Amino acid sequence: MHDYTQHYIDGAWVPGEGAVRDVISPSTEEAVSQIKVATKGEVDRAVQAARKAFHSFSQTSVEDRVALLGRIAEEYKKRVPDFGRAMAEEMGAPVSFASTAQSLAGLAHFGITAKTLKDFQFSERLGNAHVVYEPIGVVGMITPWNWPLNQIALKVAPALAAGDTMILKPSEECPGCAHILAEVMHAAGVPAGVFNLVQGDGPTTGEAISAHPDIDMVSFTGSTRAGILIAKAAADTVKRVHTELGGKAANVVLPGADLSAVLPPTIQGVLANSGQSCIAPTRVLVHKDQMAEATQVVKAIVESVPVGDPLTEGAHIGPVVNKAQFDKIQSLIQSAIDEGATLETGGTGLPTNVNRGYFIRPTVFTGVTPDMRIANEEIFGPVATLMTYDTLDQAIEIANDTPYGLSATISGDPAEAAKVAPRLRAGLVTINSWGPDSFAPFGGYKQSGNGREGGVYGLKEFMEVKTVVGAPA
Ligand code: TXE
Repeated sequence: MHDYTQHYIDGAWVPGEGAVRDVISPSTEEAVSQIKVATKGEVDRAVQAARKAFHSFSQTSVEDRVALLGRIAEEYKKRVPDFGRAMAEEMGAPVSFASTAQSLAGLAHFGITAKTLKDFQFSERLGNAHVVYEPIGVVGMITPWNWPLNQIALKVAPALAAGDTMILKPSEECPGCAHILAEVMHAAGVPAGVFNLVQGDGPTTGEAISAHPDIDMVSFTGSTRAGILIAKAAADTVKRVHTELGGKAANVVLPGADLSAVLPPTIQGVLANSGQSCIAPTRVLVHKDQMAEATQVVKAIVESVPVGDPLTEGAHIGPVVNKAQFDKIQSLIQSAIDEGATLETGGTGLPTNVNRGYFIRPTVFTGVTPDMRIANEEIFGPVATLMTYDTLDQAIEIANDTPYGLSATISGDPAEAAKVAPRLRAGLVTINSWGPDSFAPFGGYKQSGNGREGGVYGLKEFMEVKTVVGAPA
């Protein structure tokens, strides 16, 4: 049992005062670690430490901050096996995937941000004005469990680069990575108060951060439900609210596409991390003439993915994070059956090789129509839903017919796909692949959030812009 009951405030570990909360392993259904839910008072202490540290940290040179990001990356690399184990135990990502894709995605943000900072133009001349980028101040960060380290790094790296100070509250489902990251920060010599970690839940700790009058910005990744609550709690203090929320990505398979070539890399996005990615392209839109072939290809890909113990090395997928997610996915699968979709493989219940835990059978549905529940709600499990279209215009209409707009995928000839990309209402369009590019902006249209993370856009998100009129050129 790992003890994460301490918070990291003002450069030191302090025992938590709040309620104890167990973290349950999704593969064994047993407690693997413990946190204490930070109280409003503890959040307040972290904010005071961050505010105090801001005075000097905001004045540090670019060179110093580039060097700091480099030291963090070095310390981070040493802890990759620990990060991998924490993720495998707490949220069920298989250890091989957790210590490569998951951990290395987080690491990359420190390197990319250091490079971006080195090249960044902190001032520009517009008209007669001098425009200057400055750190925004104290940033509250609230993060989820599905890419638990990557989503933290996407916020911490640019905030440090900008000269901000911060309070991180990671997901109560997956606190281990954040605890280890705080140790990394300490070992790298991040000055006291610049990075603070409070463990806790949404309604207590998250709410205290969102509403805090001395926090200048809250940056959130998680559900649209929680994003709305955070924005409301933050409204009275008019702080900047950055949100990266849910998605319901379509995979527009272009008419005549070579299915066995283009589907494997995009269907991977439905299966990887047990489908727990906000950009998972689960709504697979296929021309009616190719539906029979697409069904065979997708079924073969999905059936080839084994499900198994996250603590065992290998290319299998693990469970989903918790019972609530398991129940939600079971209910969505059942709803598709009840509403008349055709179950091609998978279905409800546990895979045959496991007898406990929150494992989902990799599932494929055909005959899914846009009105079905499964076509509208974020699944967050390894479930592909195939839908037919007659014309490309119709496919684009179906792809856009969602309140979300985080990402969309196009499978087919890249030149043809590039012509379709501008017609998709989403912040990220991937062609014959499913992941973002860490140098480029990442964020949603519509109810998938606002603002952007990654590279120079992510850096600017954590800055204020000042216009000085009348200064000499
Ligand atoms: O996430 P929550 P949940 C989607 C996905 C999933 C669903 C539910 O569809 O099935 O959300 O996941 C904090 N004030 N995504 O309920 O609640 C919480 O403590 C302040 C998409 O587990 O959004 C945690 O740190 N904070 C997604 C964080 O929000 C609050 C990633 C995420 O938890 C809060 C995860 C409140 N009132 C789920 N309530 C993505 N965009 O990648 C909760 N939190």
